[in-house]
Amino acid sequence: MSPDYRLYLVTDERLSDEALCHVVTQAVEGGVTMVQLREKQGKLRRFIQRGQLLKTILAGTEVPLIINDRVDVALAINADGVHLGQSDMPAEMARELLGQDKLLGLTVESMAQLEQAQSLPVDYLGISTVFATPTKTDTCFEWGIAGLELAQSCSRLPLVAIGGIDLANIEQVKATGVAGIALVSAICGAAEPRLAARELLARI
Ligand code: TZP
Ligand code: MG
Repeated sequence: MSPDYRLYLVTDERLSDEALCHVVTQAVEGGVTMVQLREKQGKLRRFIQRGQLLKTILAGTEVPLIINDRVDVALAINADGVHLGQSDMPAEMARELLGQDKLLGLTVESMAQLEQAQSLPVDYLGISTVFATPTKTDTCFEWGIAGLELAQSCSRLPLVAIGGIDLANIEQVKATGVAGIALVSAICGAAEPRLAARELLARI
């Protein structure tokens, strides 16, 4: 069965362990279909521990746990997949280590990268960044809605759009035909992540 990318929560590393668990529990209740644990600054040990916390929360749900950047962390905790950036392990190596059954995603930040990625052994592509966002400021390109439409028309792989997406623009993003929409602040920064996820899902 193909994975359900529709509402893809990417976690905010600034959340304490307690807040992380609270947000993910609520977001899953609200209907998120995928969860990515994103830890950029912290220690490896902490990444693994937070991964284990989320594994426990997601056990018994249909929601896959994806690990950002690190194949070793995903293997160590037997997560459901890995999301790679352009400067992480090459996709072919990651696939070799993970096997065919794990999900593998790759971020693309330009049309050239999108085209190169079509022949890679990945399951989906993250399209970054759709709109400028304070959550990630080292981005080099904004796809915008027209760029997303173009990407969608050129890709054999399912696309997951990320960056600056919220309740106000999610319908416009979904209308481009992308398989999924990934969000950090619209869910992690919400007073009630359950309600936020439910409202976002209702619009797509
Ligand atoms: N990659 C591209 S933009 C982004 C990531 C991880 C952050 C998206 O955060 P937000 O708060 O949904 O704009
Ligand atoms: Mg990355």
